[in-house]
Amino acid sequence: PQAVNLADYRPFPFAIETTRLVFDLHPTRTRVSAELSVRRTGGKNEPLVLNGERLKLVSIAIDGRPLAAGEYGVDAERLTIAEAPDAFVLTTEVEIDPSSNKALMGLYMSGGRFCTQCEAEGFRTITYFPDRPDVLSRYSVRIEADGKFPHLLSNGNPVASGSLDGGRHFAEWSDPFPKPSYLFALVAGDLDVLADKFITMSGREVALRVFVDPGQASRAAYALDSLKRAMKWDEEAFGREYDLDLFMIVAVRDFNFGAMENKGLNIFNSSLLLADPQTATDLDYERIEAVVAHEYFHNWTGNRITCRDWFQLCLKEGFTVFRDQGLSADMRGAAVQRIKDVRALRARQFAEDAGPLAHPVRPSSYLKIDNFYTATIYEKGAEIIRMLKAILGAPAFRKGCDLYFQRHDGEATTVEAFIACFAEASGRDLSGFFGWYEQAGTPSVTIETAYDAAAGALTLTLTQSTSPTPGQPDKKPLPIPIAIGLLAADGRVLRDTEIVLLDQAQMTVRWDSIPEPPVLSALRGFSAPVNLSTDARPSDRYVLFGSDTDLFNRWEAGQTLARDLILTRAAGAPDEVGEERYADALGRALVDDAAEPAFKALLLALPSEPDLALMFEAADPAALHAARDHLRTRIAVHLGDLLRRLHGEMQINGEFSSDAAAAGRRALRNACAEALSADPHAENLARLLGHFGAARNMTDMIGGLYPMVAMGGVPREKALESFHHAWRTEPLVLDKWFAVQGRDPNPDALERVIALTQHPDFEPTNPNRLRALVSTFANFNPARFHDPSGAGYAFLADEILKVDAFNPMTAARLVEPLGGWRRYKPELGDLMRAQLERIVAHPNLSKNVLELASKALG
Ligand code: HT7
Ligand code: ZN
Repeated sequence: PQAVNLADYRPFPFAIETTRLVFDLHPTRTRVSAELSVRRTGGKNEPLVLNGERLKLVSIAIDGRPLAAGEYGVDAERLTIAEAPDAFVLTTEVEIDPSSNKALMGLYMSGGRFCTQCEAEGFRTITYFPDRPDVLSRYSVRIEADGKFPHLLSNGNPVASGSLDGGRHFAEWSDPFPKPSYLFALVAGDLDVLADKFITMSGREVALRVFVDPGQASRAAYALDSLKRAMKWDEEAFGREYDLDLFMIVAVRDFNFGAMENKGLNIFNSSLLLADPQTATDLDYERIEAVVAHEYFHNWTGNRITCRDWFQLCLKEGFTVFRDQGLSADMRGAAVQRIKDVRALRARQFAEDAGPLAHPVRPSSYLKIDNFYTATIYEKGAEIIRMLKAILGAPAFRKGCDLYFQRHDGEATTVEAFIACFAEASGRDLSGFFGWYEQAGTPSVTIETAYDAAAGALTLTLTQSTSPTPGQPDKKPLPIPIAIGLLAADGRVLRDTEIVLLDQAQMTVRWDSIPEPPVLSALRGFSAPVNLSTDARPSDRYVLFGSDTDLFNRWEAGQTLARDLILTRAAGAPDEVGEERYADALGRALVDDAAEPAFKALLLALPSEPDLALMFEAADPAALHAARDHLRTRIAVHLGDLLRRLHGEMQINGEFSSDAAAAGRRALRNACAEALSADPHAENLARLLGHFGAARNMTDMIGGLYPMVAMGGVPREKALESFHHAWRTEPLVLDKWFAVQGRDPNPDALERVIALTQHPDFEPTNPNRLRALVSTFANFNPARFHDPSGAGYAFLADEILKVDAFNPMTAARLVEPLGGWRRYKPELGDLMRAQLERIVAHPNLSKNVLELASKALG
């Protein structure tokens, strides 16, 4: 297959000024007619080449005149008119079959409703069109369907609707904003609607509508409230106002991703929209708030200003993640949110950057763009914007944003144009900063300290380096903002936070007037996406763990202490005294009245096994699992009384509230339950049974279910059976039932997971269900996935091949856990590689899986 290269970008040689689409909907035979007003903008001899895949062409005409066979050409991927006039109307009619579309790209059926997913290249399976983000057109849409599909929705404003013969009806929509084809959307079906309104900062009224499966409207209330909060936040934080009179969201059960920002008609995976206390956890609420905001924020960062080509994907995704993280920080507390964001960044993006799938935030080549919706583009893309703000300061950063919105509104643009706005607004040279977009890999930063007591001076020597990544053997230094403060040995503040910009391979900084030996608190708030090592001693880390005013670094110190204890034990040199000291310090942190429960819950969670595996050259997941479990048990025994007391105190007896404070109490209570399960004596077992049995909301229930599953034996069987019995008709809750079994740490977990793929409730064509079981197992159950027999890897490869036959995008997303094969001990790494080889050798593999599996082989 042919790669697409950034260097080959050429503007499309025609403008499509207006696009009129008529859909005659039918589950197996939908007719789409498209009327495009085309004007030549490029060279005289340029042919008109339109993308189109899996389309049955019924008719084609220019200015009403049907084309003869020799006047156009069609192959499996495009329609070509070699000699096109300079200005004309092209009309095509095609037939498509939505019901057979299990790839869930383009027009497909979910739960008996029609819906679309066009980003990145799905529109070409609906009609012939230049399906690329730099061709912006004004759309008008007519939808005709049977009365069984009462709601007929598309982008923009509704302009007409009415009845037709034979029980059919129609609706017409017009979108005044020119948009690329990837933002087109259509939904048709029987839906309930929750309605509200929002008054914008200039006083305009916007109608808000959330469409869900019949009977589910009450579960959309939190999403609707989140939407209003997001609209207000964007006005206040970025001066961005909504532009249409109507904003719609639709929830669908079958969706490849989280959600999609189609203009005026966002489409959501129902798992990220529907919530009530009985069926959704606090994590679901948190995600709904963030994703509703994310998709809404795309209206400016993505829709009003879009990408010139798909290499610029981070332009909209990185910036929009940065914006949704800002909202979450304001709604839920900056430190707790930052810790969660960094945990996710390290788990997914650092792992990606350290393996064969490493790529720059702005890649320069791809086979299938669907494979580049990665943690690097999204999360590292957001970190880059965060660093930009740290380097420029908030006022200059905001000036740069304002300039970008004003200068590029209505355009499809590039990362260069974006950065130029900040350089201009701040008067700074940002040419070196661009390296963050072009260079893959996580930089390693070291800081060495030398304190001169006589002079009262501290000298910091900072160095940076980045290991080679595929295709990039040599790395250059990047500008890295490092937020640093100093503490005294008793925890007093010696020096407030200052940003040191490390923009060379090595530099030194001297700070005077430091009256006593300081403890360094570096990379506060995780000011840059780097791996930091310092010459800190464990005693320094205990100072930070107990007293750092920067809560991120307080948490980080605890994690580093725990990580080092686990790694030394896994390496066969346990530090019993250190483990005791750590448990003591953790106990002190847990009784600190000034700290919030949500923060304490994070302190209590030990570094995850996948994160620990990243620290190894030749990781042994079984040894890591055992060493981590040992520290868990140590904590559970040492702090048993305190954990039981906190578990009791954090119980909320009144009415359920989804706010951050109540969620924090539930998180701490669940963390205590999880911790106590490592010491399963009769008293703890009774407490855990009580926790699960008395749970009145899904957060408590899942918090109780996992420890029961981890216990194995009768408690596991009983808990799973009663949970399934209670929730067998609720798809979103059943996903949790599968996911909790994916994480089962017992030795028979793999066998059980394989058996679960035959369970009548396992639906492989539904990405949520598939991910709940298969992806949870492969990503979050390392001790069982890395079974020494290789059976875990063979299971994953089997699933990838099965799914690839009908949904390549979702299949490709399952390849990643095998990609880390070089990081594991050779006995395991070889077995992982063998499965990748088996996948690559499979006939009829999709481009999606082929690209990732062959890159993973390196
Ligand atoms: N911009 C959206 C990306 C997306 C997507 C990409 C490929 C295939 C299916 C998809 N569904 C949504 C989501 C977002 O980042 O907001
Ligand atoms: Zn996005």
